[in-house]
Amino acid sequence: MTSQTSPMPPEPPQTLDNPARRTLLKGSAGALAALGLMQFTPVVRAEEATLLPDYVAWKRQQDLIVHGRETIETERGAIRSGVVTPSRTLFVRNNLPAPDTSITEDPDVWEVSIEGVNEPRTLTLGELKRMDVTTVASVLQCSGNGRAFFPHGASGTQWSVGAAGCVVWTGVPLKTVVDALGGSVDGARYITGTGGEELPEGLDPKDIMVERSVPMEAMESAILAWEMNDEPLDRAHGGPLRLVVPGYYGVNNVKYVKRLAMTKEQTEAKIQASGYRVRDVGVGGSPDQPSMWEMNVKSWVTLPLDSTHEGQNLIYGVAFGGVTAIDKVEVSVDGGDTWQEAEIIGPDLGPYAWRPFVLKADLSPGEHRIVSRATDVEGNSQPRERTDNERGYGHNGWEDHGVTVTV
Ligand SMILES: Nc1nc2c(c(=O)[nH]1)N[C@H]1C(S)=C(S)[C@@H](COP(=O)(O)O)O[C@H]1N2
Ligand SMILES: [Mo]
Repeated sequence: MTSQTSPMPPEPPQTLDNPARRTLLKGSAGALAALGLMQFTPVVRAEEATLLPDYVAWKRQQDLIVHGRETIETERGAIRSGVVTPSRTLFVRNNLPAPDTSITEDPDVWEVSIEGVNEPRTLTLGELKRMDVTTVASVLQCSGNGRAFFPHGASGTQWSVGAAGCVVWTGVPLKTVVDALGGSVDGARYITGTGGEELPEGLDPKDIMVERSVPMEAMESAILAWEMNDEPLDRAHGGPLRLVVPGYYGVNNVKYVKRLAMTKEQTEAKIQASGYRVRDVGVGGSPDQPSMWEMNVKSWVTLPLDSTHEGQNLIYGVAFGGVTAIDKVEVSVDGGDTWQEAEIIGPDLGPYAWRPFVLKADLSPGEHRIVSRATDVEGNSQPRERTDNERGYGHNGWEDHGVTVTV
């Protein structure tokens, strides 16, 4: 721990990296200068000027980076010490255009076909809501989060750290549904979920449909969710009904789920067979390569971002371990030469949720490379380096995920 050498600001300086507030900062320059909060360089990127598309117009523009209509990233600084990511701040990623508003107009009539069970049948969301209810907090993270840090220029959205959030889901345990229908058929090894988007004509459905298989062991934690953060699930995030597989990468959390099958084999849909497969740079995807299922241990700093004041700072971040709870987080303000253990803060929402952390650190004038390194309860730690792979998946190297802060 370090001692306090300068007065604390009344608030964490999270407004500094918030583009929409920069105008406001100018207006109160005098007051902020007095707090030592004025040494920042405004960086205006092209994306920041892009407006949110209509289907997510309800989200908070200043918290989001619009890469494209179907790829919207959360600003690193929007998370701060957040335990649960507000829906209006959460990233969005669609492989196909999001369905129109009619999909959530009468949610309870939505139908999902349950197959690969001994008594297969179609259930409405209204029926699911009467079977049982549970909640689970889990990190929703795109497989390509951190892709922007790969030097080989991996194709796909250039996500930094913001294709992730921690969400509270409400729904029925999948196991309850499967048990009510006589249990899964003998030999079933996978849970296969199919997205309910309408597919464009003239293309092979296998090439475009969102259908994913996850190992049967996910049955213990998977839920069919109709609420996100205590509100009916919006269509942007898979409403009226979504398969949630806690601790698994985003793609496995199938939105608008219309079919759930307990299957002997993985789906042959392209998104499973060759997509979301980890392989060396330059190699094509194939079913024998590892699939993006369970998430690896990861963390990143959320504050400060690019500049801060001299003296005591609160360094914030978030850490999670996929299906495994977080044990500790270390932070370095000298690029990884020396480390200090951060304090994990906030309520523990279970193993799949992320844990905000904070470290009090004395920062002297100059440049500081601030990095964080999480370790889960099984002893897995973030590596220093990324593991290069063709599509830039699963990056959890601590070195690339740090921030360079000027005091
Ligand atoms: N039906 C369907 N489910 C889907 C997708 C999709 O395009 N269609 N995208 C997947 C991917 S790649 C990710 S990262 C997450 C994103 O979830 P979000 O948009 O709610 O943030 O949804 C997953 N589930
Ligand atoms: Mo994703």
